[in-house]
Order: sequence, then structure tokens, then C-alpha cells
Amino acid sequence: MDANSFAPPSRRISGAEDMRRLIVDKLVYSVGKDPEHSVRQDWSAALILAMRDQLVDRWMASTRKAYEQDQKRVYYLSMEFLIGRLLRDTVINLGLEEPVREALTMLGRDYEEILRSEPDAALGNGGLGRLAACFLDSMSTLGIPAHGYGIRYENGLFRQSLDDGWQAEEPEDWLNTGHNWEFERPEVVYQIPFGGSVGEDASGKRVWQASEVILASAFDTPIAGWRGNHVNTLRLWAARPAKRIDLASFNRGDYMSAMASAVRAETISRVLYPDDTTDEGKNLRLRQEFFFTSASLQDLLRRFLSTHKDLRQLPEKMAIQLNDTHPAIAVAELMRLLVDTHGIGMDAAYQITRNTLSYTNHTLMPEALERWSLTLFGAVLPRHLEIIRWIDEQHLRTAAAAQRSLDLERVRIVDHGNGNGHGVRMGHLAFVGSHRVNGVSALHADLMKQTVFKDLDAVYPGRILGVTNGVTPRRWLHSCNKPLSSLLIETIGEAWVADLEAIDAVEPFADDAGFRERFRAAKRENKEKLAAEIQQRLGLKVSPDVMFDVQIKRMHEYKRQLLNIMEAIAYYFAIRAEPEKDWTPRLKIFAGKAAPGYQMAKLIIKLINDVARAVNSDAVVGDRLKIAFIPNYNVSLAERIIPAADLSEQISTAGMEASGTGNMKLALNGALTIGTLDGANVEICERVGEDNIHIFGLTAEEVANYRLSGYDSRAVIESHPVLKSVLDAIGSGVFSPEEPGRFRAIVDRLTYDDYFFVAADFAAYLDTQRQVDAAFADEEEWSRRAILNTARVGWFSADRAIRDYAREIWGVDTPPPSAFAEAAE
Ligand code: 26Q
Repeated sequence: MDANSFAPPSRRISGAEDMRRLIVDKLVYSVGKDPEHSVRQDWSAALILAMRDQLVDRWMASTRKAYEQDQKRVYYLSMEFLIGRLLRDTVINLGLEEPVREALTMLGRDYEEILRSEPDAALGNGGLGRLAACFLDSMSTLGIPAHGYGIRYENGLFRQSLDDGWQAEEPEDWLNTGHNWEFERPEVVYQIPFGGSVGEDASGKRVWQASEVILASAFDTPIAGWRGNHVNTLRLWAARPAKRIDLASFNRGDYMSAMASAVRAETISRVLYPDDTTDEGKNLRLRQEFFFTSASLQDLLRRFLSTHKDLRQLPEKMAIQLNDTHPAIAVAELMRLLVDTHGIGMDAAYQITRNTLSYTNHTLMPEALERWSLTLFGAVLPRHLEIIRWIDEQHLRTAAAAQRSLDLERVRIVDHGNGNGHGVRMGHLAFVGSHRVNGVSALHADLMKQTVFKDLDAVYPGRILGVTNGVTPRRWLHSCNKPLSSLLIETIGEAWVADLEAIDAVEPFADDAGFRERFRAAKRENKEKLAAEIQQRLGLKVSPDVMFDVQIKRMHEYKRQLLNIMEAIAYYFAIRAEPEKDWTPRLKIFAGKAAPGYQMAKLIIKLINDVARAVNSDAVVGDRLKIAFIPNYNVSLAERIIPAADLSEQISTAGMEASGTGNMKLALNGALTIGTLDGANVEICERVGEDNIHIFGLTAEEVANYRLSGYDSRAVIESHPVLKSVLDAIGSGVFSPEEPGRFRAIVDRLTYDDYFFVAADFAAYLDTQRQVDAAFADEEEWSRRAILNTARVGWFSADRAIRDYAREIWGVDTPPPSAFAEAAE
């Protein structure tokens, strides 16, 4: 039989009638529902299955090509993939929007309504998880053979609701209605060992006797790029117990304990950890990290060995990217598999490992750097601890040779503790075990060299580089902002969708009054939609004529939502003092989740809601200031807020936001930024130009200097009457008359321990906001600057970021942007 005998029947669709037939076929034969009695979820399932069909041929073709040409593959290991909904993007990527819309109309269904009934896959906390999802999109678009590897959490990030203005958490249940995109692969199963001890066999070889084995079972989701030319795989692992329970041989007691151990196994892929600083549940987190890392490495080695013999070729045939330290155990696990399972020597294994792995760092905050106690680590992964000690010895020899004056304690992977107890530093492990280590913006990479990785940089010069983050223009402009996308396509064509830097062709139109008018109309349409949603969900009536000022991101003190709400209070007092003045009206929109254990962040949510209650009901203020906290921020909500934004709040304490990616999405959609010189804001400023962004506040260097020389926030507060009056109001219960002391902790923090420099930046922020007011009042000039933002941020495409990774880290070829320009003609 020749290969063509296996050529699958093609299911390619041409017109709406074809599409209608396919959807009904799926509804009847795969969902098993009578069209007469089908509800919205059934139609949604049928449409997803129909689209999945459209991907399968292309998916198999992509896989075959990678095998036939023996292409170098990229493996992106990440604890989080925040993909959100897939339906709209897939339909648009495949160019099937028209036939789908029409087919559904024939069937008496509404396309938009069906899109809304797809649950968000919330398998991530925030930026790091969303970046992984954007990178999958770009790798498919660029035709790089790649796999994303992660965990198939049964419960993604918790759902947030508001209970009297306080955050309440509920479990998230995305699998409830079934995940129709995925294919279960019951035959792809790996054993994941835990615990036990290490001994030696007769030949002196180290042998790990695990005390527990859990199975990792694969689920695949196809990820299509632009035009569906290439389809990659997101492979997520679900945990299941290794032992099948033989009912007959179990007496009641054994049965129950067997069930308990089955539950213990399944717990591993039960729930996503909310980004947290607490120590609780550490054991489970470590087990999660090892579980998915080991399964992924076993899987990619199996794939490699199915067509290759010599494991020394590994670095030529694959690149493995570690998304933060969460999969850093890969360094030791790859060594273990090479040495213990495949019989390679330690030295050779170490070289292969380093040349294959690379590590992306996403934070400099010391409390966020992962570190495991030796006791815990040794109990869960005893063999890995041995291997890490071996790596540490080699590394310390290198360090001593390279830098005679170095304090070796500071570069050790297994740290002997400075009063903190012994521990395995996962950042150090990832750094030492990788050939490249990257930061996620230029500033962040710089700060890595100056702070946390200063010593390691001296031992391994040239290893650190910056690859500034990017976002996919398919989701974050083309599909989420139809009005603007259509205007752009009419004006400059479609090339920018696959080559975002081509969006600079719209720059000359900033001076065209007719274009500005249409640009405003697009923004207006998006604002009207969001206003309707705010009215419907919060019962708050807002005018689409006012400035939509948005801060949407995880709630964290360093991101300084507090600074924003304090400015709102100052503005509120100013309006009340002079109600007749010509104020620029604003709607302040907040959205974001706080980690469930992060009390201060939760208190700030309550403060925002208490201030909102006072301001929104004050008739004197009217439309001039409204405040909306929209609950349960997720990818889909971001897709509705971002197109409607006029002003983007990027106001982190300088030096603390590694990059930010919301800043890029908002600028791309024509919002102006008010922000500090932090993360990628610095590079956004360089590209849009100082006149088209509102920068304020201390620089990272100034913050660092203040930390050294001491900063007295009390003196700052005493010397600034407006700041003082805002804090007095918060602290004395003006916004919480029913409990006057409710926000005392916030005021105390700013007065005695203002670690995030809120007081220090307050005056500059207020000043800059008033400049923003004046600028917004000049409608034509504001539109011109908004258009320049859209036109000048094309560089922040995830496609550019992936090209940088491919060239600087992975050694993988990518087609030049011009390849897409031709294809677009
Ligand atoms: C760690 C240990 C235990 C439990 C949870 C975690 C954990 C989970 C998620 C730690 C960190 C995260 C997420 C971090 C994150 O999203 N960082 C952001 O990454 C973006 C992409 O690079 C940047 O743009 C942001 O600046 C950065 O904050």
C-alpha cells in the first residue's frame, strides 16, 4: 500500500450551504441532538466540532511535513496557557466567517450568541499564561513545528464575584460543558514516579525506587495560525492513578484506601494555583511541576527516538523553552532520563541538556523566585536532588575559575542558607542548566544583570538576553475589534494581520480629518457596546461620550491600582469643590482578580467599590466621574474592554513590571498610555514618541536609589495637602461610614512602609492626569495621537518576538515578513 492509500477524505468547505450541512451533521451525529430540540450549547458544540474537522487535515499535513523534513522542533513548557475562547479566532483564521455566519442564519441561530456560549479556557493567571497562548498562535502562523506542553487543570483560575464590594471566589468549571476542541489520547500515557529512595545496583548504577507512581495521560488541542497554513499541538496532561482497582479482591477497607490514593493522584491536575505568595500547599505545587515536566520530556524523547538514534543530536533537533522556573526541574529530569533510562554519561548528558534548554524569566521580585526546602525536595524527588548536587559541583568549579573574587554562596543552586534554611533555588537551576536566559523587555533584561542574576551573569557572560514580549494581532486587533480592523483593511489592506509592522502604512492618515472621524466612529461603536454591558452587569448607566480610562490586570500592590483610585478620590473632591468648572468627564474602569490569600489586594478591591458607590451616586458629580469595577476579569472580558479604551493605565512602580502585555494590546487598539518608565512601556514610548504617551513618576534607577538611601513617605504625605486629604478621607471612613476603620491598614502601609512608592509618585501622577484631561478635550488632536499609537506599535507583535526567539535562542529558521506580504496580495 502506498502512502496515498491513507490520504484522508477531505472535508474542506466552500460555501454556506456546505457549512450548514456540516454543522447539522455534527449536531446530529456527534453531539447526538435533534436540531428541533437543540439548545445554544448544542449548537456551539456542533460548530466547534465542525471547525475542528476543518483543522484536522491541515494538522496532519503539518505533522507529516515536520517528520518528512526532519525539522527542528520547539517545545514550549508552561504551567499556564491562558487561551480563552478559540472559536472566533479559528473561524477567522480559516477565513470562514462569512459561510459560518450565513449557515447559522439559515439555521435560525445567531453567530455572536453562539460565540458567547463557549467557556473561557482559563488555564492561567495572567500575563505569563497569556503570553504562552499568543506564542502558540505565532508559532503556527510562522509555520514553526511546535508543541505547547502544560497541565489540563480540571479547574482553571477561580471565578471572581463581588459580595458587597468584596472579592468572593468560586471554583471555575470550564470542563463542565465538555471541551470540544480536544482529542483525548488514551494511548499516550507515561508513568511519573515520586518519593522513595535511591540505591545502587550491582554495577554501581544509581537506581531510584519510587514509592508512588502516577500516570500522565495526553489531551491534544489543535492550534491553527493565520490562514490555517500550519497547525500545531497544545498537549495537556491529566493525572490518573496507576493502579486499576480490582473490585473483587478488595475488602471494604482496602477499597476505600485504594480510592483515596486514586483521588490523591487525580488531585495533581485538579486545580491551577492562583499566583500566590503563601507557602501553603507547596508539596502539591512541586508535584504538579514535576508531573507535567516529566511527562513532556518523556514524550518528546519518545518522538525523537522514533526517527533518530543518537541522543547527542538532541540540541540540533529540538529547542525546549522553560516558561519561568515552573518547569525548571526539566534540567534535572532531562539529565535523569538521559543517564538512568538511556545510559548516557553524566558529562555528555549535562552538555546535551544545556544545549537544548533555555529559560525565560518573568519577575525580579525576590519573594516570587521559587525555592524548595531540601527536606521537601529530597522527599519528593530524591534522585533529582543528587543530580542537582552534581550539577552544582561542576557549576561551582566553573564559577571559581571564572571569578576569583566571587562569593560562591551566592551562586550555589543548593543554597546553604543565610538564616533562611537550605533550599533549591529554581532560578539558579534554570539559569545554570540553559544555554540562553531571557528577560521579557529590554529594561527587565538589564535589571536581571544588575540584580538577581548579577553573579551568574559574571560567571556566564553573554547568556542573558532580552526578548521583548509581543501579542498576537489576530486575536488582539483583527478578531476582537471588528470596527477598527475593517477600517484598517479598507484603508491599507490586510497585510498587517500577518505582518503587524505593515500597520505603519496607516500613519499618514493621522492627518486626514475624514479618517480620524471614521477612527473615532469605530472607537465609539466599541464604547457603546461596553457601556451597554456595564449597564446590564453593574446596573450603572455610563455615557459613551466620556473618556474610558482602563486599568485591567491582576490586582497587586506593585501594579498600583491604589494610586489610580486615590487619584479618582482627589478628582472627586476637586469636582465637588468646584462643580461649575469645565471638567473632562471620565469613566474609570477597573478589572482584575486578587490572589485569594492576598489580603491587601482584596482590601484594595473593596476600596475601589466603596469609592465607586459614593461617587456613582453623587448627583453633583453626574457624568463627570463614574467608577466601574467589572468582576471576573478574563481573556474574553479583555477582548471587550480593550477596543473601547481611550486611556491605558500602566502605572507600576518602576522596575517591578517585567514587561506587561496589556500595555501593547491597548496601544494597538488606539488607547493612549499613562504610565511609568517600566517594563515594555519604555520601548512603547521609544516607538510611539514622547508626544504620544503620558509618562510620569520615578525611574527604576531613582526607585533603587531611594531604597538604598531611605525614603520617608510620611514627609511626602505631610508636604502634599491633596495627598493628605485623600489619605485622611480613606483612613477616617468617608467611604466606609458603616465601618470607619476598614481601610486603616492601607493608610498605615502608605505612611510607614510605602514599599511601592505610591506617595512618592502621587503628585506627578495627578499632574499628568490633568494634562491627559486637557489633551482629551481636543478631540481631533487626541484622535491623531491615538492613530499614531496604532500605527507605531507594530513591532510588539508576538510574531516579531517569536522570530527573535527562533533566531537568538532556538536556532530555527522562520519565513521573513515579506513572505506574508506576497501571500496577502
Ligand atoms: C508560583 C509559585 C506558586 C504558585 C504560583 C506561582 C506563579 C504563578 C503565576 C508565579 C507567577 C505567575 C505569573 C507571573 C506573570 O504572569 N508574570 C508576568 O509575565 C508577563 C509575561 O512575560 C509580563 O508581561 C508581566 O510583566 C509579568 O508580571
